Formats: sequence, structure tokens, C-alpha cells
Amino acid sequence: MPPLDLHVAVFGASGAGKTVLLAAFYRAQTQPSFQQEYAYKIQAVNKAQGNRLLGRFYRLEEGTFPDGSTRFDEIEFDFFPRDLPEPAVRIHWYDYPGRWWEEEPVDADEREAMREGLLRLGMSQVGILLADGAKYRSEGTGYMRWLFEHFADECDRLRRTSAAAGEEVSFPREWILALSKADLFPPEYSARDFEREVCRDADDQLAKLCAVLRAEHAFGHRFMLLSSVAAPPDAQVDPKTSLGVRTLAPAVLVSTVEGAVREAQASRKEKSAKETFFQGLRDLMQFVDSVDDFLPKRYQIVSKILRFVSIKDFASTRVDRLKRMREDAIRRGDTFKAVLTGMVAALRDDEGLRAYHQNQ
Ligand SMILES: Nc1nc2c(ncn2[C@@H]2O[C@H](COP(=O)(O)OP(=O)(O)OP(=O)(O)O)[C@@H](O)[C@H]2O)c(=O)[nH]1
Ligand SMILES: [Mg+2]
Repeated sequence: MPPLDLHVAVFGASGAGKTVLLAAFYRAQTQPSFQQEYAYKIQAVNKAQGNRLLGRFYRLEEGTFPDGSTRFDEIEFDFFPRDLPEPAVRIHWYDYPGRWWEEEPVDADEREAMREGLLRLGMSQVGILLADGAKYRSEGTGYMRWLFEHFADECDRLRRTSAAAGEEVSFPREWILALSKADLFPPEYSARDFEREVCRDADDQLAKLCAVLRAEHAFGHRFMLLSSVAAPPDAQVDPKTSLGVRTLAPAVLVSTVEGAVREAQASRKEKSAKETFFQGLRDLMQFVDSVDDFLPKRYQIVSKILRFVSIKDFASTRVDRLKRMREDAIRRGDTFKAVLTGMVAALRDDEGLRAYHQNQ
């Protein structure tokens, strides 16, 4: 069976940390110690791209950060269960110059690359809005309000200019708000603290952004802390210390399933307003064979996911039990179940609990 395709779009201004995150994401999940602990591993579909990412990481180890990005790149990663030959999940990731959100293109070629690139981002299942941790640290609430307003304006502008050109732009339905450079915050600072601050201080701006993205139910509920490396001011970079880069793929996977549940609930007229996510998921499981008929195309991977992971695993299964199920799946050669239960477990370990928080 071909792997499940997940498209992830990171939205972040120039310098927010997109390119370093990509290198750290790859490096962390190719480490033998990662495989040992999580029982899955990542491989770049294109080996040359994988080497480029590693090269970037090795330069980070020597204290050199990458230059600002100058073009649009698509990188695909396969997730394999330990000891099994087939990948279960393929993540498509995009890297591009963040100044596309801030400046006019330099020439007609760049205008075209930018138009195509931003449309591709919009087609993704999950969007990650990357708030620059260094700016938040120094500017506080004002930065977060600015970020939401600026991003809402840019999305609005993109929608209008595309419409004028006869194209309809879409935006991801599911969102994660992530704070980059979390190493600049105290060690006890968690995604839950970040969520509190955002909802307390920038709720009006958040509401406006939700309206522009037409994602009232899917934006502003998932929060992450990310640190690709530890780079304290006036001290040496420590590329071996990261936070949340190993939580990212599991968070994207679970967000995708949640998105499908929401779509399914919305398409059923008789659903009660108070129906919870898990009731929705349970319902979806009952007619999993017909799910593909009514879910939009980009959610059609969900019926496959639901065949392999039970609702209990998403809800409350303890980490030790998930790990036992994962090992059992590896022994049986069950590729999907091995990777999916491994990912759900990763959201519940200590790093996952600090780096990821969902408030509703
Ligand atoms: N403290 C800390 N600094 C970081 C981290 N990641 C990136 N930085 C800093 O942020 C700068 C920008 O990171 P990039 O990944 O190049 O930013 P980008 O979003 O790709 O920027 P563009 O390519 O211009 O869009 C780096 O040169 C580092 O100085 C991190 O995890 N922690
Ligand atoms: Mg970059």
C-alpha cells in the first residue's frame, strides 16, 4: 500500500526559523537514538535533498546558520517503522523565502514562483503559523497582535489578487500556532503557557484571523513550542538540544484526523451542537467504508488512518500501552499501525506534553 500523504505548510516571515526547523526536523528523526525510542524513522525521498539538509545541520554544528531562502522547495519525507521496509506516511514539506509575505517580488519570474508557491501552501491539509520566538521575547504582546493582523491582511490580499486573476485560493483547514526559538524562554515554559498568553492578550486579533482564514473551528486551538537548536544570546549554538521537532509529525497527523472528523460532523445535518470530537470519531469509524465518498479529497487519507488506529488510541491510551501495541505491530509487520501508534505515543511523552497543547 502506498504511504499516506500529508501536506504541511509552514507560514512564517523571513527569519522566523523555517529553514533551520527543516534541517533539525530531518536530523533529529534520522538519529539512531530516535529510532530506538520512537520505533520509526524518517528518510528523504530524494537522497540529494536529504544530504543538503544534513549539510545544513553540520554547518549549524559549527555555528553557521543558513542564509535567507531564495526559492520555493518541496521536500518529501517517508516515515518507516523500525525494521520494516515500507513507509507508512509521507510528509510533503515546503520551504520558501519568508519575505514573500512582506515584500513585493523582485521580478516577473519571482512573482510567478511566489504565486505558484503560495497556492501550493494553501492546498495543504495542515498549516503551521510560525511566530518568531525571538521577536515575541523582545516585543511581547504587541508582536503577537501584529503577527495575526499582518497575516490576516496578507491572506486577504492573496485571496483578492488570486480572485482577480480568476483563481480561487484555499487555505489549510487545520492549523497549529507554533512559537519558534523556544530555547529563548525559561525551561519550564510550555505550550500551555503560550496558549494562555495568546488567548489572554491577542484574542481580538486571533478572531479576525480566524474569520479571514474561514477557520473558526480550526485556528487558535493547537499550540506548539519549537526550538530547532539552542542558541542562547552570547553563547555557543547547541544543535543537539531541540524541542518539539519530534512532536511535529505526530501533531500534524492527529490534526488531520481531527479535521476529517469536523468535516464529517459538519456534513451530517442531525449532529448535535455539543457533540464531542470523540463522539464524532466514533461515528466516523462506524461508516469508515463510505468516508471517502463524502470527505473532501484532501481528507481521503483519513479512512486509511481510521482503519489502523482505534479511537481509544487517540483518546486516552497510556504511553506504555501504546508502546506495547507499537512493538506488537512491528513484530506482525503491520507498517501503518506501527508508525501511527508510535506517533500518537510521541504526543504523550514528556517532550510532547511540553511542546504541544490543545485547548478545546
Ligand atoms: N535561538 C534560536 N534561534 C534560531 C532558531 N532557529 C533559527 N534561529 C535564528 O533565526 C535565524 C533565521 O532562521 P531561518 O531558519 O533561516 O529563517 P527562515 O524562516 O528560513 O527565513 P527566510 O529564509 O528568510 O524566510 C537563524 O539564522 C538563527 O539566527 C532556534 O531554534 N533557536
Ligand atoms: Mg529560510
